[in-house]
Amino acid sequence: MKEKILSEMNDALMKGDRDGVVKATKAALDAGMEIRTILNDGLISAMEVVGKKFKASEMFIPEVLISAKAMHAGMALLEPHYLKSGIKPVGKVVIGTVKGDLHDIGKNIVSMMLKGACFQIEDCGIDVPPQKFVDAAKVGDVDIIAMSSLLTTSMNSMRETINALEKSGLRDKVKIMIGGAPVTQEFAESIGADCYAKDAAVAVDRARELLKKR
Ligand code: B1M
Repeated sequence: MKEKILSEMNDALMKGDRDGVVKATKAALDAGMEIRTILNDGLISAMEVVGKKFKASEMFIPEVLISAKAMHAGMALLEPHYLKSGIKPVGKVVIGTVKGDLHDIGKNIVSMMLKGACFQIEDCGIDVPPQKFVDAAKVGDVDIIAMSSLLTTSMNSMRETINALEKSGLRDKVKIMIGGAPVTQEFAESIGADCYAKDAAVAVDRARELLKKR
């Protein structure tokens, strides 16, 4: 039964069938499946296949975009299950996908899981220029600047953002976490970020560790 629901969710996401993804996600929730299982085995795994087909030119941008929209619809149903209301935030995170980059699914998952771990999130969205991160870092007690990049061509925007934070005198007041498919620990070290997280679950662990270092 659970396998069937996940397989229907996979098929619907790969076809870009938004209604099918919504229906299967609701069915998975009704069946009492763990949110993490629905996210990992229902949505993310199917998006990985989309990525492989895109790379092999078996799928093209419009189809990938439709699958991404279907993924967002499924994630919107999962998000309320991550949120814990009435709990004092443990820290504040400013998050965004860096300049030149429009990919937001991974960033949104990181954001959702951080919210679930009681972090207050200021989401700057996609294609975020360095100055926008700097401006956001000035508002309230920001603990962490979290940057996502999915393109090798946008990774350098992370370095530029760190440079801009340094120039504005804010670098020592915040911790910096970076992630996204092409990003590595070595890259994080080379640009002076405080940490790299390979996925959303690790991002939550790293964010907690960064708070302890403040
Ligand atoms: Co794009 N795209 N795309 N795309 N796309 C990739 C990234 C690509 C790898 C596909 C490929 O060739 N195989 C390739 C990049 C190659 C490279 O640079 N190395 C690529 C390309 C080339 C492009 C365009 C340039 C295509 C074109 O126009 N010719 C273009 C660029 C547009 C732009 O950004 N300026 C483009 C456009 C698009 C769409 C708009 C169609 C769509 C995005 C829709 C959207 O996001 N709203 C899209 C998609 C969907 C993809 C793939 C298929 C899927 C990405 C995704 O959402 N994965 C992707 C192929 C792939 O990744 N295999 C691809 C699922 C998501 C859950 O994973 O984002 O990796 P991910 O997030 C993970 C971790 O990385 C990590 O945690 C997340 C969850 O565990 N993580 C963090 C992410 N951010 C983090 C931040 C953290 C910590 C962890 O701390 C702050």
